Amino acid sequence: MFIDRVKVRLEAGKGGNGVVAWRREKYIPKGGPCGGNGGKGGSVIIVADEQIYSLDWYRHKRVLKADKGKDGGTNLRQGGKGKDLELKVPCGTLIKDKETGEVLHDLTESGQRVVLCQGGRGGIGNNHFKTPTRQAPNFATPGKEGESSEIELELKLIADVGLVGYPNAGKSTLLSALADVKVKTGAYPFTTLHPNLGFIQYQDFHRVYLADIPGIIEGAHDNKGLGLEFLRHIERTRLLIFVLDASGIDGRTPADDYRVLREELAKYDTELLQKPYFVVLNKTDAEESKDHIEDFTRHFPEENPFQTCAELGEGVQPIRDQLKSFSLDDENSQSVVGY
Ligand SMILES: Nc1nc2c(ncn2[C@@H]2O[C@H](COP(=O)(O)OP(=O)(O)OP(=O)(O)O)[C@@H](O)[C@H]2O)c(=O)[nH]1
Ligand SMILES: [Mg+2]
Repeated sequence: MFIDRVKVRLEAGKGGNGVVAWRREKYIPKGGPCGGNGGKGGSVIIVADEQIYSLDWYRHKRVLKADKGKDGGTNLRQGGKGKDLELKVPCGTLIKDKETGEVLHDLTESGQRVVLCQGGRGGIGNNHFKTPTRQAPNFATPGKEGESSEIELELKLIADVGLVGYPNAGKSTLLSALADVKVKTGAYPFTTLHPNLGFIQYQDFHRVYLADIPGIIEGAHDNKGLGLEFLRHIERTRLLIFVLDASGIDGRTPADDYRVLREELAKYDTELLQKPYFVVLNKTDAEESKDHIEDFTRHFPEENPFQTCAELGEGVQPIRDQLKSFSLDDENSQSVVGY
């Protein structure tokens, strides 16, 4: 299961109550008030954590509560503070108002934290109300309620590069070949049902993150196949790679696929097509590929695509090199072209 959208109610802890108490000791008559203050309720804090990739933990969770503060004690004892509730979310999580959909926070960096609901203040014990003219206040105040909010968490993965293509084109195979990850691949459409994230680690420790998303087909904007919902995971990428099946094994041509993919992306958000991109023609080992590649070049002479056999890891090094120079040279990202 890969959950990337959840609705939850968050409740901070109520403050502990202040108490009414009297000092009672031998030989000290009328010892006076000694009721302590209540402790503050725990707050709800949301923290972005790079070790987490999805919102799965929140599945079936409706209400998440921080601890209450403890009541004050006798002899001026202050009640203990309620424990804060720290909720971890993946980097790239948007916190939205559940009703209006307004984005309240966008957690992009690991370690970034937001106190979403403040714990309630503790009540005041009767000792506090002692004055020269009121030496025996017999009242205290209750702890305040903690804040609460109804939110929606929505994950938009943070990656440098997004892989888009028809189902079965070899996106996941290419991700496995480029980055050091093992993701599920299969000789049937829609093997990938949720985004996969991987990174290329270069020798100088520089990293480029890639997101592989489920396949897109014609009519995806009308919810055909898995729809276009997953495109939000490439909204934040700086570059797109169109992965096209050059073998035509599913009875289509890469030129047609490319046209359809661009149309579908535009229907989701035209800004996606403003991103720098390049094209990869995959499955070059298949016999039919040669003709399809020629056909593609005739239709799109300006594209200059990479050619790979992702299955065997052939032709992937030039892509790695290109991605590195792209990410190091973000200023000139518009100039990225195929190999
Ligand atoms: N012949 C050949 N087959 C390949 C190549 N790359 C991938 N495949 C095969 O194509 C099939 C689909 O590969 P995937 O990587 O699962 O394709 P995908 O684009 O991720 O597909 P979805 O997850 O369904 O969208 C698998 O059976 C792969 O083994 C290649 O370069 N040559
Ligand atoms: Mg896949």
